[in-house]
This record gives sequence, C-alpha cells and structure tokens, in this order.
Amino acid sequence: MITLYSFGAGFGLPDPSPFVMKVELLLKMAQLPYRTETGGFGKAPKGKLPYIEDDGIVIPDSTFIRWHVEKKYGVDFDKDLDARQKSTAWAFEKMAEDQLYWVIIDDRWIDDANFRKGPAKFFERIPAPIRPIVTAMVRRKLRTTLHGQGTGRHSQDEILALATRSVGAIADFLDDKPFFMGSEPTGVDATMFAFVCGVLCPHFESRTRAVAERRDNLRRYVGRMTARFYPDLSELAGCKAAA
Ligand SMILES: N[C@@H](CCC(=O)N[C@@H](CS)C(=O)NCC(=O)O)C(=O)O
Repeated sequence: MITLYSFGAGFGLPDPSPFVMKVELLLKMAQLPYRTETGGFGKAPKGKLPYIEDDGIVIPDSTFIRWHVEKKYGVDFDKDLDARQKSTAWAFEKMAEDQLYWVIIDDRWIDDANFRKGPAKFFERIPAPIRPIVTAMVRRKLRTTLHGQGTGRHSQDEILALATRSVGAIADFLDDKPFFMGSEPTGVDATMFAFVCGVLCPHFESRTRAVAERRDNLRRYVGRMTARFYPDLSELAGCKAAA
C-alpha cells in the first residue's frame, strides 16, 4: 500500500500543506489504497513534504508523485482533455504552486497573529527552553526564502494585487463549471482544490481570503469537491459540502 508522508490535519484542513492535499486528492481520484504517516519530515529526500513510499520506492514532490501514479497504475487523470486544455491546466497548476503558494506562506508565517495561531503550533513538541530559539530560527529561514523567491520583496499591497489576479483568474476560468476543466474532475482539480482551500482557510485572517470569499463559485467548488472526495466532512475551508 502507498504511504503518504504528510504533516497531519491542521487548521481545519486535511493537511496544512496544499501540496500534501493535492497528492491525497490524486490518490483518492485514482482510487488507490493509501495510508498517511506523519513524522517523516526528517527523512524527506528533498527536505519537503509530501513524499510517498510505494513498494519500497520513495518519490518526493507532488508532480513527480502524480507522474509515478500515472505510469505505474496506468491512471490518466486528464484522459478527456486535449493538448490545449492540458497546457491550460498545467499553467494554472504552476501559477498556484509557484505564486499563490508564497502568498499563503506570507499570510501564515509573516503576519504575527496568524503565525501565533498557526505555524507556531508546529513547534509545540520542541522542549520549552529551546522552543523560542528554534521557532525564531525557522521563521527567519522562511523570511529569507520568501525574499529569495521574490514575494518577500513586495509590499503587502503589492502581494495582495498579485494574489487578487491569481484568485480572479482561477475563479473566472472555473466560471460556473462543476469542475475546473468541465463536468468531471481532472488532475488539475487536485491542485486547484488544495490551493483554494488554503486561501479560504478560515483559521487565518487575510485580505487574500477576503478576495476569494467574494467569489461565490470558488466556495461552491470547494463544497462540491468536498462532497465528492471527503464525503465524511460536512465542510472544508468554511464551505459547506454540496448535497
Ligand atoms: N514542489 C514541491 C513543494 C513541496 C513543499 O513546498 N512543501 C512544503 C510544505 S507546503 C515543505 O515541506 N516545506 C519545508 C521546507 O521548505 O523546509 C511539491 O510539489 O511537492
């Protein structure tokens, strides 16, 4: 059975990491049996989660995990899409992963109030005497990463302006379709669902969240995806599961 190494449920989400949520969704879509395991971060081959272990093979990174699942199990997440649709799906996916992701990180890690009720919790298992030092060190590393990536060099208003474009593009493209590419879920829905949930997560206060909340179709989409893939949950990211 596949083992998905994850952070574990948090902040009202199946996982705080949209990348872990994406992979869980892909495994659900592929209808493959899997179990989740927390505590694998120290052994992560690329120093990041998620990674999976499948029959003794370890695969890190959500995109490579997807390709592994497609190849090994003969799953085609995009079987009904043509080349143009696949290109569009890829571009949206990478916009979420390489741009919106850093907005989410900025919201959760840089804003003091969000940090205290969010990522600070990750450090609770560290012995109290060294906890403040480790917490400050990791937070500083995140700031450096955000600066290196570029988002950390923008003002909060500039970050919001960029995020508003991305959230708007997702909402406009989704429009009134049931799923991102049409009437049935495809691979890109795993990513879109994970990142839209991440943005809408009511645990955190953020202006990007307020922008997303104004797009009703995003909330209905999360509800629809929740009903389909997390039938035991009545709602996710504050969006009621669609009947
Ligand atoms: N490209 C990777 C990104 C994974 C990623 O950024 N994971 C974050 C959590 S959301 C992580 O583990 N960060 C830990 C670190 O950078 O130290 C993927 O698609 O899986």
